[in-house]
Amino acid sequence: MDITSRLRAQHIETPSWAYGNSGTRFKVFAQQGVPRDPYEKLADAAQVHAFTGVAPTVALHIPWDRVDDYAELSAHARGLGIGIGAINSNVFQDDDYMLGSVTHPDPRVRRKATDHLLECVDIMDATGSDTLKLWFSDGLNYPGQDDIRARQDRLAEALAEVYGRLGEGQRFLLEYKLFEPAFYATDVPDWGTAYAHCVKLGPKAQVVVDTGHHAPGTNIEFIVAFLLREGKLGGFDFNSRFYADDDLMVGAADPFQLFRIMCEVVSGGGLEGGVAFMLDQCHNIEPKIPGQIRSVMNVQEATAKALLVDREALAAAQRSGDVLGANAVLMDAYNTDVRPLLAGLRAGMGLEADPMAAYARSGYFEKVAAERVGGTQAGWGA
Ligand code: LRH
Ligand code: MN
Ligand code: MN
Repeated sequence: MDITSRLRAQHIETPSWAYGNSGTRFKVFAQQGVPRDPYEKLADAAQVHAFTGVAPTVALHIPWDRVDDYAELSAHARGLGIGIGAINSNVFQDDDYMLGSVTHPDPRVRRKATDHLLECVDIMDATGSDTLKLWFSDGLNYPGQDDIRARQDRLAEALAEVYGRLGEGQRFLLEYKLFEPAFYATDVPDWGTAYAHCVKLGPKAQVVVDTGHHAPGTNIEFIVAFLLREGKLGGFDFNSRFYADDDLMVGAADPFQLFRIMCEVVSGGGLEGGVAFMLDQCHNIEPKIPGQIRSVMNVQEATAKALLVDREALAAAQRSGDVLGANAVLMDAYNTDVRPLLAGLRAGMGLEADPMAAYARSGYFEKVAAERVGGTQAGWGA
């Protein structure tokens, strides 16, 4: 396949929670025209797809996106020209989960948390989603607070139960995060922990890499290369971070890191290999829909540059130990302006060259700002 077809085939999923108001623990700034319910979030996600042509699905977060009839919500999405993607579970926003969810010392709380995860699989059945995304805020704030090892046992038990409930063609992605909200020890703090649990469970369990969930300086592309090699890279939660889990626009902080990650995806066969390219970006000051459009474009640009790497020249330089030559091959691709290539790609899809400008001209924002009053918070702090 040529570069254009490969870029056209890449699907980038946006998160429903990016469209509502969100913020920091200090303040959620309300914006005009934000969605009041999951149906309106889908309508906004459909705008991102309409102008980029590569964002045909939107991830749900339960219970932030709770509705009575998920099959009907899915049909509604199809009517808007998009589909429902990953189902994200939420076992972190209930008073019962103060000391953990699936790793909680009390079996009653563990049962409640696992039941929610099972309910998310029911929702997948109704929406036709093939991916369940699991993130656990479980962890400890103080040494001695609970038994670290026993919590791993409880986690394994819950994961095994959910794994057993997955149907044909369904999988779950286990997300890790170094810290926050737990500040001493998180139960799934890193890719190694997630990977070990997934390996034990089998092929329907894979790891998801949220690019904001590592210690500063972590070589994320190494993790990507390793997981892909093992068939355990299920997908990404893309966002940018300057300090911790900042959830800023993708590629804003470090476009070079995004390029390096996409280089490993391309060379490891991940572009065509079932890796979910999801965004997990939501912040408090940028307008929501353009923020998502920009992130989608940044993923596309990094992917285009990764596809431009002259693989033969790179392999030859590597074989001959030409350190500078090999590095130059990568930098040549990174320093190429791919915007004309992507404008051409969009023209071929019947889209305008500049999705940001096209959206701004569309009048959609003015329309929803007038129609929607009292939009909702995305869920954080809700
Ligand atoms: C946790 C996380 C996880 C949640 C999302 C809202 O920090 O990255 O993916 O589901 O944020
Ligand atoms: Mn995430
Ligand atoms: Mn996060």
